[in-house]
Amino acid sequence: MRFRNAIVRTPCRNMTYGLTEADMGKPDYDLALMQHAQYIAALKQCGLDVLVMEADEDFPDSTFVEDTALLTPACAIITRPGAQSRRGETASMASELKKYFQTIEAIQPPGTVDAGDIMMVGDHYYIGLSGRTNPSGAQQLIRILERHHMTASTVTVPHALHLKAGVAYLENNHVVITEEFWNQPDFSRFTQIRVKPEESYAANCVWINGFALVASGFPETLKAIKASGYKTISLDMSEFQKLDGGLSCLSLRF
Ligand code: CIR
Repeated sequence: MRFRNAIVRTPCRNMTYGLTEADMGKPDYDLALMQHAQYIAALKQCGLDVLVMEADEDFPDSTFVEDTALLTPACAIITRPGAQSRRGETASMASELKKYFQTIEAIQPPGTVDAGDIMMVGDHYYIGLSGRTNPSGAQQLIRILERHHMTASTVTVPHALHLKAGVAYLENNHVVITEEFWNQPDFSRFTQIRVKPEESYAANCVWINGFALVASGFPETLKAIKASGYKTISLDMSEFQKLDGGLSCLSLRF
């Protein structure tokens, strides 16, 4: 598979009021902007055309665009984020997506879905049931995907904020995976690159066109991903980690 495009959104100054359970202090806005610019450069290095949406001060978490939509080869699906403060992020994303997608579907109340809970493996989608994605949202998503000739199944997320905070698909049947999911039967068919508990943040990495983007500062995970044959790009994510955000959260790739 090949990705051609990405959508990102510049962090807003109000990001310091973003949702977090990390207890790592407030993000430094200027440093976050620099890290975001490096992230965009990495997407371009992977061959993507990058659309950069303007910062939106009304939504502190709006730089985490991944949660607002699921993009598939057949359609875009606008989510209904689980956190009330993030619900309004989808409107501007939906208008951007109209430029790229003819078919746009949407999750309806009482369903909630954060697309950080959805891991794509070919034309199958694993949907994490988490604090953000509820059974109604997951069932709606399954029905939409099936209508477009794709398949999906649910996975319980016991602790992580989102499914993809704990497991990332790197193509070639490989997943990078935290202890929370090591023995989860759904993921036993994959070759597992197991992340040590002290490096669990690094499990949220991203495969793009043969490259693996990996958060810097987690040497064991980086070594293991390289040893599995991937070309890697390391990115400093410190200011986004303070808001529980990882590499995948910062873009929609399609
Ligand atoms: C939130 O709690 O919603 C944001 N502070 C972080 C969202 C991270 N998104 C993701 O993992 N897909």
